Amino acid sequence: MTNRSQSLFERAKRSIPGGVNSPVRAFRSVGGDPLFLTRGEGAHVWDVDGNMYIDYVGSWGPLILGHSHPKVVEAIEKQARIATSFGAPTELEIEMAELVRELMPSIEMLRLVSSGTEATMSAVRLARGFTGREKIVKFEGCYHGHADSFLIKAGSGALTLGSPDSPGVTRGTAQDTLNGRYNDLASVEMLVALNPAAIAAIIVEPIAGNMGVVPASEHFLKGLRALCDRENIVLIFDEVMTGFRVALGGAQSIYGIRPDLTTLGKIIGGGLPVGAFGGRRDIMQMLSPSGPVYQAGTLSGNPLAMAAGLATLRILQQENPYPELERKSAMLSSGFAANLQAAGINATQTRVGSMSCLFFTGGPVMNFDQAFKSDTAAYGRYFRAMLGRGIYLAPSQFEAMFISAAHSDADLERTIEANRSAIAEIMDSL
Ligand code: KE4
Repeated sequence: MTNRSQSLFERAKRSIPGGVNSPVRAFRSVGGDPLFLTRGEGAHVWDVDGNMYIDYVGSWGPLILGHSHPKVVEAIEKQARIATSFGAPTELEIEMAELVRELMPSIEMLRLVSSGTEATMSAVRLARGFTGREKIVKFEGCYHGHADSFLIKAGSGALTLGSPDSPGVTRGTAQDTLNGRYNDLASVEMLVALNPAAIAAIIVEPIAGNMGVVPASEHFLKGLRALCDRENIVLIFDEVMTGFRVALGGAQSIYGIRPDLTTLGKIIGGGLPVGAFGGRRDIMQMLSPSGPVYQAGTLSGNPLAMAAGLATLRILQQENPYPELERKSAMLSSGFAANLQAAGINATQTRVGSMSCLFFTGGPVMNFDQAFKSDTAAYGRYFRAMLGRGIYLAPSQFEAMFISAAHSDADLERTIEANRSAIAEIMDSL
């Protein structure tokens, strides 16, 4: 029974476009109306009708410790009583910058902002200012937030100039964004050959989490690193999702690759609005006020968000939940694999640490074209069947499933059983 969610959704749509403040929340790609949530505790959330769910969205990644971790709540409460915001430097921002530098040594200097989009948008502007070049390369299926430069789909053949993916993005902007194919180094070499000395940056999710979860091959990332060294292109790792998620040092620590710039978000805010970008000192020094590249933000480094983010990162550093996250994530994936095999379902699972995806396609899934072959209608039926069994998954085939340190083995066993019976329920339509 979700009557109250339905009435709130009708009311929301009168004041908020689509009734939501971010499109994916609207359940458009899975069918049905969104649930309005009211409480989160550990691995569980409750909707306004009192239904409880095991949560695998986790605010899209930030809540690696689960909802309302006592130490994070305490840090926020304590800071709120002192001050919420000054718009002036605070020691908390230095502590955050120093801790991120300690955990991600490729980051020699850091600038804090208030969202992942601000981080990636600013990192691209900085790379353009540093190199004096105008074009950037991104990859089909990767998402870097909603700044104009990123809302560009590949032109035909993916090697021609981009075209706007959204009204409001100008052709002038689109022409400076080139799209490569993920995990296809040759596609990038071609773009570089077609645009000599014109590319400022290559921005990539080292483990893609926005076309579903698609890990980059080591060959691809090492190839990008070598190509950027050869062509004096700034290599930007967008670790907004993977930073402190897949490892304390992020994806760059797993691959052993040093990007020139890294963008961060989600986990470093512990559930409050934060983004950050950082990297080589010679590049970062170009940022205003130490350099000419302008970038600013009213709430950048906000004390409340710093308190929540520092509490989260310190718990990750001191308690090291990663081995347990790996054990739990492996348990869930193998439980799903057994169910899929028993049912003879044509599906592919991908996973890196505690971020994973169940694609309704035979696979392999190494790039967007292959991910896009997924049966999204089947995913919608699966999503709704799992929701009906108290399991709250990402309302889109092209997102990630997140396990937190708060998920218990009992939660996982319940999820595996729900997966088994949900697949049985939708079997005939697969
Ligand atoms: P935000 O501006 O939403 O904080 O971050 C943008 C962003 C940048 N880079 C990566 C790799 C990201 O995953 C994101 C945001 N991720 C989506 C979920 N896939 C946010 C959810 C939403 O848009 O509501």
